[in-house]
Amino acid sequence: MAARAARAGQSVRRAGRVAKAAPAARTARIERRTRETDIALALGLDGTGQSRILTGIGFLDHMLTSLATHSRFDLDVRCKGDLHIDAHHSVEDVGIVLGQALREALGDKKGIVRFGHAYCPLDEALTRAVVDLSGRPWLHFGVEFRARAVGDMPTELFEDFFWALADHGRLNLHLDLLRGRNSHHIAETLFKATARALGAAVARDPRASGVPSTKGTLVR
Ligand SMILES: [Mn+2]
Repeated sequence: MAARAARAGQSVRRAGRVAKAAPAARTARIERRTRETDIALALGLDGTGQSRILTGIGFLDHMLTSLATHSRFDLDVRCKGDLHIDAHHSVEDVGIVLGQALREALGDKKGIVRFGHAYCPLDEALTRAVVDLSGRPWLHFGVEFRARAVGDMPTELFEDFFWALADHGRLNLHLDLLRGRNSHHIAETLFKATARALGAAVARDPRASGVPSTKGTLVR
């Protein structure tokens, strides 16, 4: 009974005292298989930034590890994709499944902050990320790379990844590179700034109880 109430985030009466139970951890686990990719992903929004990432694309692993670290999300990703063709299906599909998991873990979005933004530098590179967990997918990608690829990742696929994330996570994401030269640095600031902005947006607002929207819903 108490366990059920605790899971539901309700007050639990113990020894005559009313204690506020910790709200249920927000998690999602998704498996998605197509003829192009086979993906298993687990996401915990109330985590510590632990991750285990194996996408078959080393540079994407590096970026998703960074995303988990700086959002404090726990993230497990395993992707077996058709890399003999190229990296496109794997990158886009990992973005799709991460977005789906984010949407599922957020549920009805009651009591969250909803908005988040962050600036992240790495040496000469500086990126700004602005997030609204609005339920309305949008990506602004004000980023250009000088190099065609970083490691085993073509740089044009970063925009595809973030579009997939925004589309399936139903979030509004504005990414702007304010300055930068080195493509590895630029990519890393994109993921770190997005991580910090997302971490801020999914945070629970102790003053808010309902859905942070005058419309009354952020789910569609
Ligand atoms: Mn790096």
